[in-house]
Amino acid sequence: MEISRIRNFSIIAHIDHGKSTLADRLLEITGTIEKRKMQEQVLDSMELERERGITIKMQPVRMKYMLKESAGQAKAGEYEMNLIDTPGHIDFSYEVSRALKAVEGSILLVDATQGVQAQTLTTLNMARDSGLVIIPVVSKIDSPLARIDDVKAEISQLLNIPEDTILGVSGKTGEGVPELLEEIIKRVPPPRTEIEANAKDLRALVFDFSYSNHRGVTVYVRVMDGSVKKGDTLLFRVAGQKFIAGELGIFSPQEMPTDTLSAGEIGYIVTGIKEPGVASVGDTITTERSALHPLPGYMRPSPMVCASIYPESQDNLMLLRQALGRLSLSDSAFTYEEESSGTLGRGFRCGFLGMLHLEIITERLRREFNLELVVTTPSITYAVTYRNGKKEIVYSPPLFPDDGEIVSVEEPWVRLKIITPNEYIGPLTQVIFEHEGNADHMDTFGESSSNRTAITVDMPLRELMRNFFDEVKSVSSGYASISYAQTGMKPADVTRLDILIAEEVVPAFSRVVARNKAYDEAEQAVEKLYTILPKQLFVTKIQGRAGGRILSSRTLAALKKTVTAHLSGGDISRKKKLWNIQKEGKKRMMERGRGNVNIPQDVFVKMMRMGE
Ligand SMILES: Nc1nc2c(ncn2[C@@H]2O[C@H](COP(=O)(O)OP(=O)(O)OP(=O)(O)O)[C@@H](O)[C@H]2O)c(=O)[nH]1
Ligand SMILES: [Mg+2]
Repeated sequence: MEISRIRNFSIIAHIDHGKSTLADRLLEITGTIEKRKMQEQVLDSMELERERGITIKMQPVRMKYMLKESAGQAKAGEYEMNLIDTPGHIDFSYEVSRALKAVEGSILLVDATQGVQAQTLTTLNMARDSGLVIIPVVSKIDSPLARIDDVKAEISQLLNIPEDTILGVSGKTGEGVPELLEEIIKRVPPPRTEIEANAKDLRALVFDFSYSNHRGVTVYVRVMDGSVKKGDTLLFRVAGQKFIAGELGIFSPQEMPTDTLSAGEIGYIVTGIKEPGVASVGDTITTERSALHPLPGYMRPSPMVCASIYPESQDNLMLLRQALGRLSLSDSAFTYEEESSGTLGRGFRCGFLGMLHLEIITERLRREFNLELVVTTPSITYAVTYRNGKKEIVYSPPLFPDDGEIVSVEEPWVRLKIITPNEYIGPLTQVIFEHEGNADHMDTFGESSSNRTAITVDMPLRELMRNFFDEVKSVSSGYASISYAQTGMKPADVTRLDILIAEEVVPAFSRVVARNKAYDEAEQAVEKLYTILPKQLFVTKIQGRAGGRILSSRTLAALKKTVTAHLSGGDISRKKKLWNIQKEGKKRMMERGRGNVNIPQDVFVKMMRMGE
């Protein structure tokens, strides 16, 4: 396609503001997907995306659209439109930032029933930083709860633009969607190229990839200059790895082979590379002996939380290593590194962009690779200075040193933006205070009629991860939204809390807590375990210990008389005999110091959710 007839754009918004549903209608009216094959949020193709109703991975798709009449610069005729749908949840914002480097324009969608939310601001800033044309659009205008005028006023104030440049659409009814397509063609410029389109001067940005067993790594690229065809010898410039272009093609949204991809287009190239760690997002693909300089890549996001993942049985270590390698080829935001721990054996320390990200990855490991896992309590990282002068970043709570070994500790802080209706400011301020946050300043937001405020808060990341999101949601009846970014390290007063079951530390349950909250945290953890841990064959003590002292303790009664459950009525002597055998067994177990405590998988999963 001639480059002046290509338009590349993404849809960005706060979570649930209707991006994927709008994409459905765009795909439908451009005839990209037949109506009878349509399903809701068709681009959310991963099983977990469909189950949870959220987008996790960005998804590119190509559409064709016929512009009937010339409008301004845009001539009538057929256009190739490459859309990238992005996730709205903050844990997946790395997906958004990568997608934005592959396009020239962005639809900023704002839900007419919700108004501007925290992630609206974050994604808007990302689009601005990438120099994109922004098309503001109010979504869900069909809803009886829509406040179209209020929300247009908010957007107009936010972007400093007249209200009549803001469009309105419904992804439910399709209203306003054809007009939106025409506005995209008019307002978004055709792709820029630095060099004349010339087959010898390929330069393509890798913005994503996928992996399959028989084809290896498939890279998702935006061709910036030149063109590529099957059989070309290519080079990953940063990795320095050569490969031959296998099949290449476009997203329809399934992969569909084409002969070439040329400047301005978005598509995929099969590389045949099977080992993980070679292809990386942000790398530039050029021809083998290209003199062109590589494109600026992506900043690697720094992990927000770390957790160690161990195979339940050490026999599966190899499988887990393979699975993590594969997953890192479809999710470039998580990191992993091998480690070993005395009690858990060998496993991997992994970094995630948030709790939902962690949950999704562990769930994918279980489902897609059929692995039974032990996941330690998620933790942020601490910079520890020891008495012996050593400095170390500690990722894993069980490895956090005893108080006596420490001179000082530093921890990461974050700056948050919370947008809330004014009536919740009081209770929110309380929650912020309880989480050691300092409200920096407040801006009233939107027209006086909507009465909302944006609060800027500095807070330790540790406190953000201590159930802050749920508490904010609950005191604001779900109306407040949060976004955040890491700012830097500050001194911390923290200590390691261990949980003991039957007198033995269970490393997966250890966590690092604020010293002045150690008691409360110990109480909570012990109480929670007490309610979810199944009774054992013997009396089991559950204790919380920090700084060498037991802070909390509960005793779980023994499981009773199960051995006779199948003997109904009758023969009491037979029952007595079984009870005696059971008693003997228990005694033996207690003599060994600790019985064989049975901690089922779901107890780990429930305990994993920090601070709940
Ligand atoms: N009434 C109405 N509801 C809508 C409309 N568009 C989306 N919804 C509903 O809003 C919810 C979220 O829609 P999605 O399209 O998944 O939102 P999203 O922005 O893609 O969400 P994430 O990708 O997870 O950030 C769903 O329950 C949709 O049915 C609309 O135009 N009108
Ligand atoms: Mg979506």
